[in-house]
Amino acid sequence: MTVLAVDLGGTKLLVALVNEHRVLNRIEAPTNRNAGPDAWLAQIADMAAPWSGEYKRIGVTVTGLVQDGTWSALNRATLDIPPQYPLANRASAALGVQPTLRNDAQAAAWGEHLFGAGARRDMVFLTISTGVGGGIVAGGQLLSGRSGMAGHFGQTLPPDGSATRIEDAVSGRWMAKAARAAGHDVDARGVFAAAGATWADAILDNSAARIARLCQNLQFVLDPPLFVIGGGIGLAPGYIERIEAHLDVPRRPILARAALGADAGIIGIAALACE
Ligand code: BMX
Repeated sequence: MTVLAVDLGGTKLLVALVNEHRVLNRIEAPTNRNAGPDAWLAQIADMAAPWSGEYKRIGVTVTGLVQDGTWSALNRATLDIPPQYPLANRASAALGVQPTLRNDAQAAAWGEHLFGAGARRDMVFLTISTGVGGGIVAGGQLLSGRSGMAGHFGQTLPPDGSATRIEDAVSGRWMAKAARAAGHDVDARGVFAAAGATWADAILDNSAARIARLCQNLQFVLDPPLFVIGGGIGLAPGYIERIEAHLDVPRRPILARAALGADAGIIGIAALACE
């Protein structure tokens, strides 16, 4: 069944037609961070207008906490969403159909489980991008938890106490901030481009070491067969290798690159919309 699948993250907005693991058509735009949810939904409706009549269901996956049809930011620096925004009602009004809603990293975890590196195994998904998100597939089920929070690893305290939440000491936003502090006015892409320079390697290794420690902790808590790493930072050249270099526990976490790349979220939410 063809689904209109939407992935609204802190950096980009992706609208696509998806049928199982196949992305039939797609449109991408940078997230206009100051516009707000009503404007983002109107933009999605405009982007999807040419495909009217070509899909049966709608799935919308978003950065932030999705709970009982409402949408809130856990970290407003990742994307500033007003508390308890009525996403289900407003998305239905904007798109004409009641969409299936899910957090972006949880949806991506499901996509990678069904059609990607997870290969239908239990797994933990970690996306390192504007923030740090995650999803958990255990016993063949995608976990939500009591309030939709399951997998929000970016909100956990980094083991080295370097920030109040790990994503503020790991993500693309942090890399840009660390680069400026080192005298280089570049974004995360610029840090990766400077890999090999001492200042850039220090930023990349600090980020990767914190993710490695997070994976080690999660291995002792969940003991998953596999960690699937995604996100613009997670899939950037050399980043997974840097995580690997910092893993030193006897029963090391096994890491794999997200096979579906940036499409994991839309493929996952499309599958959830068909359930
Ligand atoms: C934050 C949180 C998560 C999200 C993760 C990755 C907000 C707005 N988002 O931890 O819900 O999954 O960032 O977000 O609090 P992304 O935009 O980098 O995909």
